[in-house]
Amino acid sequence: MPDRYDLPAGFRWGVATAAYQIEGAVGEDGRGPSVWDTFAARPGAVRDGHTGAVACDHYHRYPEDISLMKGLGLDGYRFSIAWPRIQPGGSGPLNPAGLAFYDRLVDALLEVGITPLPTLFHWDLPQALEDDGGWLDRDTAYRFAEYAAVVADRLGDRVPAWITLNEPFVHTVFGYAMGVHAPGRALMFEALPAAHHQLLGHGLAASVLHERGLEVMLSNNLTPVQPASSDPADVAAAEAYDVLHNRMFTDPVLFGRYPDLSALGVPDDIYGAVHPGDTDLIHAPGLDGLGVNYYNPTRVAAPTDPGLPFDLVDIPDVPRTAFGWPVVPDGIRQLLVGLKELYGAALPPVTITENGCSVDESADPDQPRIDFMSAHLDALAAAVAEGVDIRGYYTWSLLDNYEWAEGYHQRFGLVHVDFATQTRTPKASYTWYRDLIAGHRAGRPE
Ligand code: IFM
Repeated sequence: MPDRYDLPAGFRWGVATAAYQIEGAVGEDGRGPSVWDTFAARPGAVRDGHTGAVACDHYHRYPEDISLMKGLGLDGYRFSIAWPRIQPGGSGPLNPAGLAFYDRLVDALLEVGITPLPTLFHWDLPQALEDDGGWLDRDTAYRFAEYAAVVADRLGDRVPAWITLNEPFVHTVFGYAMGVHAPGRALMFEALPAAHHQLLGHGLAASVLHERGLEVMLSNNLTPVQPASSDPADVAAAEAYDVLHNRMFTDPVLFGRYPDLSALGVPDDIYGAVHPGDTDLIHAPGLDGLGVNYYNPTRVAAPTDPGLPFDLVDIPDVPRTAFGWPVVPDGIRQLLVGLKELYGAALPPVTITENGCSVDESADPDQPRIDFMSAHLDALAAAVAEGVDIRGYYTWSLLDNYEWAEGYHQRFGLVHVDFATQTRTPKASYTWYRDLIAGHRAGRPE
């Protein structure tokens, strides 16, 4: 059986973070409000009323965080750029201090030999755009492309590859369909125009980036879907869920068309959001790499609630993370092999842009995270052995950080953060990852 040391030579090792989850400094240097500032302030929206106002104070402490990355021996660092720092009002005037922050960050990374891999949108939409309809409004896609141009013009001389969006599925479903994330809209399937407008924004931004000679990726949170039984009703429900979670966000980009949405009861034009020519705008720029964020598979049964085309059910008899998520390392292999089978030549090289788990603070010596990462990397090596072109692995996350509606309760970091003092303490998984990276580069550990 192949293992993690069999991952190809030149495989890129990294860590991933996102602006609102680590930066803090939400009111500093001209940053405008984002939908997450608004949502987190809403009573009851986030566990214990936590907000990202301070988070890991990375805005001030980024030199220390880059030293931690250097200690890991990373090839790359995936972070996100806060649109409200660049355009506090979501469009129009630029904020020089915001651009200057990312300039400093990029330069400091390059100084220690780490390639920056920025994501342009990781859920912190400027509140001013939300006030005009957010991603439900087609215009937001065009504003996104303008913002992409500004940032690429400033950083593109030093940053070769860019991720447009992070997990448009999660942003659409949690933020616009269920209301458990910002902006807190609960529109159920009528949220799906927000998905289309994000994908349109991706396509328009991808053109802008390509015109500047830059590489483009898109990071989707993908899940292998298993029917709860071989009963045709469970199988049909699993297919419907696969369309919603996976194919709706990948088919338009790789195939240039949406999958059949009829099992979801959604019209082909997604309630009038899809205009003639839109799928070309999404597909034609092409994708240089697909970012895959993998956490767990999803088990699906026939609906018990007639208003939904599926039921999500527990996966029995598997370990769980501190968050309660099922741990199924082979799911990453199944997912990647499935992508290769479905998309064939249309599938660009894959980078794992997130994978990791939350572990209780009391776990000593952070063994569940080491077990999680090592099993997933072995499964990744198995996918490579089955012919999937996988170029890198960015673990989620460098630091314990703000886990959205869970506030500071879920700890995903290789580095422990004491949120009262901002003291960073590397965990056992940090040392393990550092040694793995060095061992892989050397061929195999001694
Ligand atoms: O923290 C999130 C991240 O922002 C997006 N992907 C999943 C992570 C863990 O929930």
